[in-house]
Amino acid sequence: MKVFLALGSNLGDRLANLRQARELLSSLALNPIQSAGLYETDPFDCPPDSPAFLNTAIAFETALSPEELLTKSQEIEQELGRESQDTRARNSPRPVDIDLLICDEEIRATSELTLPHPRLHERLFVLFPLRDLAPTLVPPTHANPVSFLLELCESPELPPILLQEKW
Ligand code: PH2
Ligand code: MG
Ligand code: MG
Repeated sequence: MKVFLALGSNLGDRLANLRQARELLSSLALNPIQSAGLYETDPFDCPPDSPAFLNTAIAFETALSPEELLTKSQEIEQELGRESQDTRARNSPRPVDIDLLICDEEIRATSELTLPHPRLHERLFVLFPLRDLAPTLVPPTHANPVSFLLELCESPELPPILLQEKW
C-alpha cells in the first residue's frame, strides 16, 4: 500500500523533530521514503500566539494496514514528546503531528480514522507539500488531482513559504 503522511511541528527544534519522525517511520517502509519540501506556515485554527509551524509530507510503501499505521504514528508522536489528547488544549503546540492523508484507495469513516484525511483539500499547509509528491494523484472520494485541489482551495491561510527542498 502506498501512503502519504502530513508532518507538522511547532514546538522545540522543529526540523530535528521532523527528521526524527521520518527516521522512525522509515522502519515501517518497504522502500526509501520520498519527502516533500519543507515549508514554514502560519498556525491555522490554533490557540492565540501559537508558534509557526514547519510542515511537510512524506510517501512510502508499507505492508501495514491503515489502522496499524495510525497506531504506529501515534506511538512515534508520543515518543517525540507529544502529550496525550486528554491533557492538552485543542491544536496546542506539539513537537510533531503525523496525519494519515491517503492510503492507496482505502476509505475509512470511523471515530478513529477518516481516509482520505477529511480536511486534505481545505488546507494549504497540507496541499503544498502533497503537491510536491503527487501533483497528478486523484485521492479517493475526490474528483480532481492534488494540483487542481490546490487551485480550488479557498483557505484564508497565508501561502506556505518553501524553506528547503531537501531536509
Ligand atoms: N495543524 C493543525 C492545526 N493547524 N496549522 C499549520 N500551519 N500547520 C499544521 O500542521 C496545523 C495547523 C492540526 O493538526
Ligand atoms: Mg494535524
Ligand atoms: Mg494529528
